[in-house]
Amino acid sequence: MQKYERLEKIGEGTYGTVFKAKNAHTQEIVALKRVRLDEDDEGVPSSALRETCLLKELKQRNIVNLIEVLYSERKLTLVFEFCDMDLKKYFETLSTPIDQVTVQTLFYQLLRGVAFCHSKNVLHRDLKPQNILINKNGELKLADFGLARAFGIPVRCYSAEVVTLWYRPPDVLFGAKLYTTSIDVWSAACIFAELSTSGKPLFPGSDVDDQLQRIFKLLGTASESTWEGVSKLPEFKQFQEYPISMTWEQVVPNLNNAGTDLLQLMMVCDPSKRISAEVAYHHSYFDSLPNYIHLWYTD
Ligand code: Z3R
Repeated sequence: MQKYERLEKIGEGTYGTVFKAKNAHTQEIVALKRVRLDEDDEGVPSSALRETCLLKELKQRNIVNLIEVLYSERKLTLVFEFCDMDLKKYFETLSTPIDQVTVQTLFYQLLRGVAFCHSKNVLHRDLKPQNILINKNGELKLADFGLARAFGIPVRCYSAEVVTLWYRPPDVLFGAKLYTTSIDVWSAACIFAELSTSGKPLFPGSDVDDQLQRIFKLLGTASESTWEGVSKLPEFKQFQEYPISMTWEQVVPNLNNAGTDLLQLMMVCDPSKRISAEVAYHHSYFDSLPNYIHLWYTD
């Protein structure tokens, strides 16, 4: 008998379809992610198998638990704990704006999850609302941490959907190949802004040039004087100086001063000047966090 009974489809991820499923022995509800690798490759590369097995040890309350990795008929299935919905669907189903205490509690959990993975030297590299999951009780969990190293980030999803550029930092958009923890800090900052506006993406670029233009119109155009080494990046090109037409207060009107300050410390074009996720979750923006959240981290 099959160990998992497949129920409905719940998502189209970068690497394959995600299904809700039930463990036939324990009745436990899980999420199954069948990973599609290159069609012409002979089975699953051993490096991918090794990487995914390491991810089983990555346990923290803000990381979606990887229960087991199944490997059969040359295909890989990742079995995860089930969560009620992803942040993309949460934004789509909102009927009223998200209150700012919820923004604070969700973003705090996001930063705790990112900081934990970074402390274990695991990067995400593709953080976006679709791989941020939330439960009915307000818990947030990150999905797909470490999968980029295991499988790479394709240009298109297996379903031919284009991979979004909206959460990519300028260094990666200019072709930087050396990935560091700072990439996830930028993505987290974009998601912070989007949470504060109840789902209005901060930089919804249509291609690499448009993406960089949108960033530079808010932060100023990157140049050697503000970001040493930028001109040496593989796909660097000089963009014009755009007049700054929007203030932070106009971009994220619902964030208080501490929130706007935190956002600006994370959203810096030069990756070496971005604060870390660990420093970010200690920022004074979180001084007024509800007490029960702290209790989650006392073990
Ligand atoms: C692990 C990895 C990816 C996903 C998991 C668990 N759960 C997902 S995506 C999910 C998505 C929804 S509900 C659960 S949706 O209905 O909001 N798209």
